[in-house]
Amino acid sequence: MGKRFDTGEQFGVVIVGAGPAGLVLGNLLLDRGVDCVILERRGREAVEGRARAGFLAAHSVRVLADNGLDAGVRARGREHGTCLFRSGRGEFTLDYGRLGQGEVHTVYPQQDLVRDLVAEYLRRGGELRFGAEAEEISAGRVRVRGAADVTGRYVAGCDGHRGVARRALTAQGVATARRDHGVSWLAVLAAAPPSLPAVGYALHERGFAGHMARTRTVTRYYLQCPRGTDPAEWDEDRIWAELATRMRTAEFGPLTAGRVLERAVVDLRSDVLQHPGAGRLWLAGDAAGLISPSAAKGANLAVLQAERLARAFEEALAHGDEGRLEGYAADCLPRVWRAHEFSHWMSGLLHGPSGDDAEARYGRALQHARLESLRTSRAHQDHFAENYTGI
Ligand code: RFL
Repeated sequence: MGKRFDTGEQFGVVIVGAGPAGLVLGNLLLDRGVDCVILERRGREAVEGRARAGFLAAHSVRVLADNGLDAGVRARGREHGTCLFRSGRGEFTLDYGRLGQGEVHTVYPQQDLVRDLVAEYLRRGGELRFGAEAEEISAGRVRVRGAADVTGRYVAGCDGHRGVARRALTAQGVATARRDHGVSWLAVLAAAPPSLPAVGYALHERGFAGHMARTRTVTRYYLQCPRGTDPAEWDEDRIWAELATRMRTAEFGPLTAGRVLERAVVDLRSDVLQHPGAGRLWLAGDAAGLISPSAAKGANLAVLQAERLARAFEEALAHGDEGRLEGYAADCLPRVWRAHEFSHWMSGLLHGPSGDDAEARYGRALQHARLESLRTSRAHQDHFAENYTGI
């Protein structure tokens, strides 16, 4: 296939990383006739087997649908419009799909989405090199470990939070804004059907516990744990016993237990690059910023940014007009910050301080006041729904 835009380089865009950001970007670029290549450090099986996110916002589903990438989501995704909160003062359900803008989530495991996006990208004739690790990026040139350099008019850094793209940009002096939320979660993936009809958030003196459906047979659970926890300290019995305590099963009914497939500790941290690109290098997804998983926004921001970046690259390559690329930060950052603000608020809602000193008592009382406001105020519920589902 001839190139639609001849840039004098090997590719119009070299994409580093085959996660949701890189794969959405690659598919959209192919659709717009931009020649690109995706370089992915790991093998196909590892990329397609990595379980992480599961909640797609309505905006993400629209981007997928508008670009012919939603066959799997439509066939196997399930709409989810309620969440419930439990605490020592009882339980309530928020029917957020009927609040705010009336939008819902679609539950679809990230690894299934990645598998769909890889298949579609290859079907569209895209080039994807697995086992190709970028070691350094400079001036449109990507040095690949053990292979020849790859060059592009532009490089899209979609290589996640610890990737080389981010390093290249910060080395150019781009600043970051950062917050450590000071808490960690044991993230558990269990071969167990969901126990609740909704997302469940449990506030407990022993720490937060969460329940999130993934498929009919797999559920994700979260347990707040001390920083530095070794996941090996948590065997299956301990996990299910602690979940039962914090989710107050004695009061609200049992959880359906099952084999633990994966357990990992995630430190809740957020940061945002103040400018997600410059010159020939532009970033999307976790590479451009990390958002704590408390409000399930990470993969959704990745999709949003990939879509914006695809349009900007097309315009730059088709017309030599970099206006949209220059405007990419201004276009994305306000929404990114809205998501961070909500995630931060969620984190404050879910995590109360432990201990029995005056500060801890104050913190826990605030936590309950927040929950009470959400339980009783329709205005607050609408605001919650808009931010919870929106991006
Ligand atoms: P990814 O998915 O990390 O993909 C980056 C890819 O780049 C590759 N790579 C390289 N390739 C070549 N050369 C190099 N030097 C490379 N370095 C890295 C990696 O191998 C990888 O394949 O980033 P991307 O595309 O930006 O996507 C971001 C999302 O994965 C992430 O934000 C979400 O998973 C966050 N997240 C959630 N987001 C949601 O929207 N909804 C959720 O329900 C949700 N749940 C979660 C989550 C993240 C979690 N963890 C593990 C932090 C639940 C958890 C437990």
